[in-house]
Amino acid sequence: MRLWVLAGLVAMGVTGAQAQGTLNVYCSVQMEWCQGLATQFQRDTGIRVNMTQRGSGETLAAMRAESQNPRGDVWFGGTGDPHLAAAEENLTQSYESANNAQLHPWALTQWRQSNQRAIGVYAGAIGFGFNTELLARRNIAAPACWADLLEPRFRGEIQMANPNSSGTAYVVIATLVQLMGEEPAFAYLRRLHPNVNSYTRSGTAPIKAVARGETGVSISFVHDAVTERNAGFPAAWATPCEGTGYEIGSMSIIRGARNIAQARRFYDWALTAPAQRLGFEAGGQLQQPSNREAPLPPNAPDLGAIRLIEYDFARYGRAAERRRLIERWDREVGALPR
Ligand code: S7P
Repeated sequence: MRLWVLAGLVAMGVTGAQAQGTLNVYCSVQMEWCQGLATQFQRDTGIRVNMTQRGSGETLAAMRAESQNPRGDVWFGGTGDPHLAAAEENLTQSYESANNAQLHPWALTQWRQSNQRAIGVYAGAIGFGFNTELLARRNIAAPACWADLLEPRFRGEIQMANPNSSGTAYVVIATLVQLMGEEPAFAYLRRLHPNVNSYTRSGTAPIKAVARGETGVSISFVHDAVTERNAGFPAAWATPCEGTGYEIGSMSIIRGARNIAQARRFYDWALTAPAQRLGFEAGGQLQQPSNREAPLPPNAPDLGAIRLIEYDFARYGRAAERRRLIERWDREVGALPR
């Protein structure tokens, strides 16, 4: 009898879990965080999660390719501009969570600007990552300003990502355009080119290369430099003296999601303070969470102390503007000889 009850309970449990269904998440934060989200959500709800991790630009490209037959249900994380482009291109759908009331105003600005299709889940600033040991060995002073990166001491010493695949790189370009004006920004990027040894596919690859001593300097989100430092690497960070841009890392429900009830449940859950703490607890990530009750992780860059520009998300998140700037970068910078 006991055995039967146990077997019966196990069977009920399995059936119960199966009845909760499945969710397909496209995830654009670091793998450890994506995995932490999947494990905890599955534990909390019984919903099985299939997770696909890709950068922001790559996820947007995949969603465009799949628009007639969407395979994903929710897109979690990644820079905010491609989420806005996805909203404008009708690749995502509107949703209002009861948990919106728990969020910082900047997270809701993203939601309103996207016609309720993308919501802020975290924020982070662009800056410089550098390897303190490597720079000291080569007797190179760390960069403090955008202007410093053009100096001969950084020849072949800098990495940044390629904006075709990386949302991070697009934020860098849009930041420079807003800081300097478009013509001077592209002149700057052309002058920066000889100092760049590689334009990587992923936005986080340059800071990982810095941490491992493969390059001296990266243009990265500064929270990613702290992650590397916490992992024991000689990485440090600075934000540019002229000012810098930032991301509103976002979340969207994909239009045509086959598992819409599960997608909404994940969305509501991901906005709660315990779920937002997973970025640090499961993934060692140090962005500013959008839930007001989720604490800023220890040693995380304090956005209030950084000279941030008034990033124009409405303009630079527009699909046509994004495409135009990336194509211009391809023609005028990416195509330059080495
Ligand atoms: O998770 C760290 C982080 O820097 O990576 C995200 C970004 O999407 C990286 O992807 P890309 O390859 O598209 O640049 C950021 O949103 C996030 O803060």
